Amino acid sequence: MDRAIFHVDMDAFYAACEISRNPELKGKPVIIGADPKEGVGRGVVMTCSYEARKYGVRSGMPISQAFKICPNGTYLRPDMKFYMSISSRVMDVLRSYADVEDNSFEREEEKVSEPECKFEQWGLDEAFIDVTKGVLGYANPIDLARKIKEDIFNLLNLTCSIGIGPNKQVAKIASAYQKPDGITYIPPEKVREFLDPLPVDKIMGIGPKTKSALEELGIKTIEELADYSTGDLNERFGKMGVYLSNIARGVDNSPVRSKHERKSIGSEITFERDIQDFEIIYKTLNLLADKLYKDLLSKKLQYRTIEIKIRFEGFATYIRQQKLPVPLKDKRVALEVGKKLLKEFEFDKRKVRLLGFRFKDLFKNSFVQKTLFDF
Ligand code: TTP
Ligand code: MG
Repeated sequence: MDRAIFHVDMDAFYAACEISRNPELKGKPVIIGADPKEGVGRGVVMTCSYEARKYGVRSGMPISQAFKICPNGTYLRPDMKFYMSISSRVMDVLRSYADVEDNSFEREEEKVSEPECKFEQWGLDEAFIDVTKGVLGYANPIDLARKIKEDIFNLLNLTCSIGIGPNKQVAKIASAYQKPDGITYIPPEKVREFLDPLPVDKIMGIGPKTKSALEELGIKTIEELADYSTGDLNERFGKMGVYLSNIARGVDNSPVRSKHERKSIGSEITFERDIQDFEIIYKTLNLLADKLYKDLLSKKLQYRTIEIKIRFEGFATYIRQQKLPVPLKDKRVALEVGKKLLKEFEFDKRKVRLLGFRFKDLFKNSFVQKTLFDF
């Protein structure tokens, strides 16, 4: 069965966030980035509203150049905290539409993870969702895309563009196809027609290096890539060559999967004065463990990997970690492992400046129990 993958990308994201909290800026050229200082400022444009793009302003352009071509624009410094808070609200909406994974056991290395929804965030303003089941409730995938756009607009006054395709690569290319405020739907039978004329670097993963290497073989368009012998691509690029060849032919089976949302819980302390006495270091580890453990309990999580970080005077920093056979929520074990990992540094002549402790590979309690008993 063909999948229905959506790639959602917010329009002029940072600029749109600013406009959403200051409607007077609506319809005006708004540029986010370094201070232009009347044209002598250093630094670059991070993004700009589509009105500013009409003047030729672009992401990555020196801010001084932007000021030259668009002197009447509104120039703002980025407010990352604000953009992150808006981003997480956008992602909540998108996540709510994603299909839920049927079988979370299929991934060997993550046997005890929770069933997850098929949502994958990419950066602050874009995400993939697998809505293969979700679209079944709609006459057309475009109707679902409209619904999602409406939800985001009603909640946050922001527009986005959505690409719909049978795989991530196609969806990603499609979302950029009609920007801003667009929906581009590429049904499976139209994939080749859509991809063929595009330059190869539209494919995620083909950067300038691969692009010029392909050019040497006479490959410029995706069609030329699709027609090239897979065997030869394999010889030249290895596995990557086969992967790219498949993508050019419209085949990309990579799943939409959330990277672990909370990858770890950690804490660190920089000592007011550098410490030589390892008794103090161990006591500090104890304090850090208490803190992490509280956090772990309140979030109903278990850890599988323990990591310590130690920094000496002069800034030399070392990280050591150990993965346990099963996830645990036991503070004593964490502390023992932490101490064991620190032993290596006990007789170091340098004084210690910073100590960090971290629980990694986190899993939900309920799921760990169920799974451990099941196996
Ligand atoms: P993009 O999605 O590439 O750009 P955009 O959302 O501003 O515009 P659109 O998608 O409509 O073309 O990037 C998302 C945000 O990432 C963007 O708002 C600002 C930031 N960004 C930078 O800081 N530097 C950059 O070079 C780029 C491209 C983006
Ligand atoms: Mg964007």
